[in-house]
Amino acid sequence: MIDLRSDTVTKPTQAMRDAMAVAEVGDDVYGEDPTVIRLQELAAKMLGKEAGLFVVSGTMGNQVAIMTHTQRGDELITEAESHIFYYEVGDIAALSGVQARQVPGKRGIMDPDDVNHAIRDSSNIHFPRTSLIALENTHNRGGGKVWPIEYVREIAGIAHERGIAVHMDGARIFNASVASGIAPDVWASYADSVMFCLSKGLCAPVGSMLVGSRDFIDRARKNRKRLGGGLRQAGILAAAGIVALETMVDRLAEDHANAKLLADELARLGYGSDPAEAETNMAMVDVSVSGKDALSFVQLVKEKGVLCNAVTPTTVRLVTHHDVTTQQCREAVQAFKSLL
Ligand code: TLP
Repeated sequence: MIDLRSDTVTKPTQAMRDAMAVAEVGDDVYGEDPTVIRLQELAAKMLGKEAGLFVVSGTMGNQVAIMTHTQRGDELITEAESHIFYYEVGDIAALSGVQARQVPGKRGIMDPDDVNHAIRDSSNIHFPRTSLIALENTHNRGGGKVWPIEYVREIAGIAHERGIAVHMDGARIFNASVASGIAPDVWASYADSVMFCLSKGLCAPVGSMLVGSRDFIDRARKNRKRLGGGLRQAGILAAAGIVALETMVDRLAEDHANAKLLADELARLGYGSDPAEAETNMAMVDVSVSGKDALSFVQLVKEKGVLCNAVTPTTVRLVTHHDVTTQQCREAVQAFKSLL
């Protein structure tokens, strides 16, 4: 099968398996796992922050960040189709007791003026306190869209002037960096905390990182424990994360080229796909031309050997990654062609 469902399906590389086998470990709840410590320091350094925290998933990283930045009854501003709102099982409300103020964006990008207008004046007795603004870079439901950095700068300026924190869901921050040429620490410099994933395009089997100031990470560590995320000999997992950060970032450009190829070829066939929008490792494809809705299309193309996900009634998402080759992308195009 050619698996284009997500970059989460990647398997750990041999170098990762080797590093995991010999990883030095200790009890990380006591802060004694040397490999976890090394990964956390590396992640913090690459993102230009004081400290880092290893968490089991992107969802846990985002939710620990939200719990750490907010108090119950607060309001969080987030884009209407953001992962933290759309795909995290209602955790903002369930775990932190915070409500989401959704600002509609264009492919996930919020207009700074809209964000500004959404901030509450908490001197009004009726209003909750806006304590956090979340940005997703790259934006998943936006088709891997990279934020315009000037928008990030502007929103961060507005937030910080009003004493509001900024969290970046940078699950795919390295895709944003490779596509834009803007270093991860520059993206991160506008945010108080950044979550990024080791287990997506970077191929580690498990894990994400949360980075921020020392004080923020100390408080986040306690919230991670509260959620049951205090791990013991996690160095086994962290070892793969170190290989991911040291060796798997630059190759993301190959995934981006493959996504562009898919978007290009499928547009040529008459599918609704814009190659200019395939900026990173995703292609969003409107399959209406096939006469099928997206869910039926996914079933039919599976019979042709291609896996992908329906993300709207008419659109499927194709995600490129380490474990699909350019040749396989060409084969996927042929499978799509056969369904016209
Ligand atoms: N995204 C997954 C699914 O949950 C939809 C995917 O296949 O793309 N932030 C962003 C922007 C994400 O795309 C994801 C995962 C997460 C957070 C959560 O990461 P995990 O799956 O590790 O909890």
